[in-house]
Formats: sequence, C-alpha cells, structure tokens
Amino acid sequence: MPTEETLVLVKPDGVARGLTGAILARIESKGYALVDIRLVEPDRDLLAAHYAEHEGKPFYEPLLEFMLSGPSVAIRLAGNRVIEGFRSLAGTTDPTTAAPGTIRGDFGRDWGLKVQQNLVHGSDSPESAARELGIWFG
Ligand code: DAT
Ligand code: MG
Repeated sequence: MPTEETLVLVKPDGVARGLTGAILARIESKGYALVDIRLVEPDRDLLAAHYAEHEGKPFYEPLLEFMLSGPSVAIRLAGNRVIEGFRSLAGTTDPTTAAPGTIRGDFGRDWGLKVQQNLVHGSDSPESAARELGIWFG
C-alpha cells in the first residue's frame, strides 16, 4: 500500500499552551514521518477554505475567530493509514468525552461551549487531505 499523507494542525490553543512538543512526541512515537512543518498565521480566506464544509453551522464563526486568535503549527505527515491513524491518536471532537490516552482526551479541557478548542486537526479522508495540504502548504 502506498504511503499516505495527511494534514495535521496543532491549533492555537495547543501552541499557546506549549503542547506542540508533547503532541509531536506522540506523533513521532507512533512512527509517522514529518515531511514538512511550519508555523502559520492563517488569514480568514485560508480558514474559510479549510472549513468550507462547516459554513453556516452555529459554531462556524466562533471556530474561525478561535483559529484567527494565534498561530497554528501545520504538519505534512506521512505513514501507512496515517489519515485514520492520526484521527485515532487525536480522539473524538469533544475533549470532555474523548478517550483517555488520546491527545484530546489527555490534554483537552472543557471550555463550556468552546468545543472548538480541541488542540488538533486531522484530515478525515484522502480527498480532504489532498485539499487541505494544498491550502496550508500549496
Ligand atoms: P473534527 O475536528 O473532529 O474533524 P469537525 O470536522 O466536525 O470535527 O469540526 C471541526 C471543528 O469545529 C472541531 O474540531 C471543533 C468545531 N466543532 C465541531 N462541532 C462543534 C460543536 N458542536 N460546537 C462547537 N464547535 C464545534
Ligand atoms: Mg473535521
């Protein structure tokens, strides 16, 4: 099976809380390869493209505001089944119920309605990965 690539983001809460190294350690321990990594201060247009599927949802505007609040670390990550594998490492969307042992389960905090502060993003399909890698690394 050819090696797959995915887009991982350490979101502004992860960067601000100094968790980038701890998150990278888990990714590297799992055996995935860092192909490219950069600190990005995205503008609104970049984020609107990245989160196009969520436009119009109640959490869309707060999500964009949060993602504009500081830099993210963007990672081009490679490995066998890395798309599925990173999402497993990340845990489910809501940090309160994400399983212990996952990034969101271990480090995520309950910020009331701010579920969007869940530390990381990972592409959810090969099509999303290709599209999102183009947006962040194009
Ligand atoms: P994921 O990041 O687990 O792929 P998603 O693609 O459904 O989740 O949503 C993108 C982000 O939007 C998610 O990381 C956090 C935020 N979000 C999703 N559902 C939310 C909700 N019900 N309330 C607040 N923020 C939400
Ligand atoms: Mg998603």
